[in-house]
Amino acid sequence: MLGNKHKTLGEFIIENQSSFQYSSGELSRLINAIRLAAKVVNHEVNKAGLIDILGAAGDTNIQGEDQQKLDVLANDIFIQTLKNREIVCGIASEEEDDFISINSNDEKHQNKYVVLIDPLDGSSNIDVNVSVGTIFSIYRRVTPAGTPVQLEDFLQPGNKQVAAGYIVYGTSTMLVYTTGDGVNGFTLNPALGTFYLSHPDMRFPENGKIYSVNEGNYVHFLQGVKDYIKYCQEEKEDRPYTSRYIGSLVSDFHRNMIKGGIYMYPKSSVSESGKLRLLYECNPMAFIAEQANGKAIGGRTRILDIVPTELHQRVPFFVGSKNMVDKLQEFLDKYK
Ligand code: P6P
Repeated sequence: MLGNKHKTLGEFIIENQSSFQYSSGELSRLINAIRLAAKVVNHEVNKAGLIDILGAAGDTNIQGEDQQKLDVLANDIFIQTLKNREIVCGIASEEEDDFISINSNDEKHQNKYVVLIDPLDGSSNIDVNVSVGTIFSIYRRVTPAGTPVQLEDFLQPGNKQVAAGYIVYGTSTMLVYTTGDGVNGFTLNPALGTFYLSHPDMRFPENGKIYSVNEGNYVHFLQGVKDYIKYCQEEKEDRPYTSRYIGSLVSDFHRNMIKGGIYMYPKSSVSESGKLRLLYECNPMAFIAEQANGKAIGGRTRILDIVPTELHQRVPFFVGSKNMVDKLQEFLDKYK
């Protein structure tokens, strides 16, 4: 039972305030705002089955995907919470075609952070009661404070992130995040509405025996990826590995970080750049992975070194236990 013998997220933030580089408390307030939004979304996700909020909202987002009502609600909750706290100067979201500028024409608002979010990742799982998640990525703006944010504030490489994290709305609700000094996981005690430090210093095991990929796309994969999947399946040494694919990045990533494993969303002949978005899915998860002794590549490149060109650009994504990602890289390099 998570209760007063565990440290709360609020206490953790205060204790680690001094370790946030350049932070004057704004980053702490930003993490606190995300904590509040996470609790509100958690409440809505958990009751989704009870009220008429399931099913598509009738609109489609820039990805051309049916927007689930809960997607729209989660998006509104995070945007409103971040706006109300007057901490950020801009927000980009999977559910918004363009970025949102906040208080940027007001001299007194010298807010220095921009936030990029996937408010409800894995939303196609909502109607079948499978866990979903929120992913967030935080940067310092690069354009002058007090002026309207520009696209370049959002198109920063992942190695410039100051913080990143996810919320997984699963059998329990957890907030997992990093500010560049390791990864810590907090579990919500719904009775108290408080997040408690349940997983300090989370780290990917260097090796793992779980591979996560949608094998329904196998015929479309590059030969190097096909060869690696066959490597995972052959009866040799510590193999065959176990195949586990929930269809929700946050859940697959979270399980693999705890148990050891690799998640793959390769490009294919049907999705030339892969499916996952660089800015608000791959970059934050890659930052967390590297902070947890894991590795994240887009093929031949480190995810965090990719210089973005578009807000919603997609990249191939391979993330997880270091030695598993390195082995995959060997197979990919055979077909350079
Ligand atoms: P597929 C959910 O839509 C998502 O972005 C990730 O959370 C998940 O891993 C992936 O797409 C599932 O995609 O094509 O396998 O259904």
